[in-house]
Amino acid sequence: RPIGIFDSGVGGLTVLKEIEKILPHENLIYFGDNLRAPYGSKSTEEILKFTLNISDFFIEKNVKMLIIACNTATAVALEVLKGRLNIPVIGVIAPGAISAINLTKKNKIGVFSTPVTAKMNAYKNEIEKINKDIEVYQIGCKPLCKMIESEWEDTEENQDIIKYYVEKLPTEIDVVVFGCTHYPIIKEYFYRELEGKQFVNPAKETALEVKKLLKKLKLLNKRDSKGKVSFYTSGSINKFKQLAEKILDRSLEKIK
Ligand code: DGN
Repeated sequence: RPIGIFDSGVGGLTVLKEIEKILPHENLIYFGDNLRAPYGSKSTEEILKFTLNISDFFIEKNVKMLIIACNTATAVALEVLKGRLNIPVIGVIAPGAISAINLTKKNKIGVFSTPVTAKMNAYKNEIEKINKDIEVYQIGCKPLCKMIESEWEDTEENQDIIKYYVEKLPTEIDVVVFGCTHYPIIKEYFYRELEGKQFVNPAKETALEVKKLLKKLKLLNKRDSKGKVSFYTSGSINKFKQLAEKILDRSLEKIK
């Protein structure tokens, strides 16, 4: 049985990429809800409705595990989906939060995310559950997801947008979390403004978590042939293909 992975668009491909690296024998189904992206400034009711919709699609595909490769949808819908589905459901926030906690020496963490994730205090709550002494600065970055979906370009204006959000962070933070799965796609632009900081890409920790759980539940695919990866989008197939090939750095055959 395959593993289901979804995002509002192409951001979750950063998670798929990490999963492919450490679980090459698994069959994966990716769904990008590009038609309805970005989720980051929609109401929580709408986001919940979209995610329930997407989970129905994956249940029909008989997935053995569902990965919410979107921080916004994780913040809004993880608990609901966990209660509703009888397969394991994994979000990206807890794995990213734990990694950030382990890395910070100054107990000051910065998180860039969509406005919804920031407003819901998703990372702050998760981090405080484990360590109340850590200060978490959450910066909601409204335009970024849409700009990445419509192909980010290396221009001075775009770098200034990153600068604008980076300047909202206190300089004392030592760890920065990409709290939106789209942001690792443009990580270099953040690196330029935040030299010397440690970065957390929750996709990596999420992939490790997936592997650990599959092992524990004895759900690992034992075959030694390469797993099959299928892609679905609710939006334009051509646009998805173009962006996805760039992000995954390979050509993709059929996208449905
Ligand atoms: N990639 C999503 C996230 O991690 O929050 C959100 C993108 C969006 O829809 N704005």
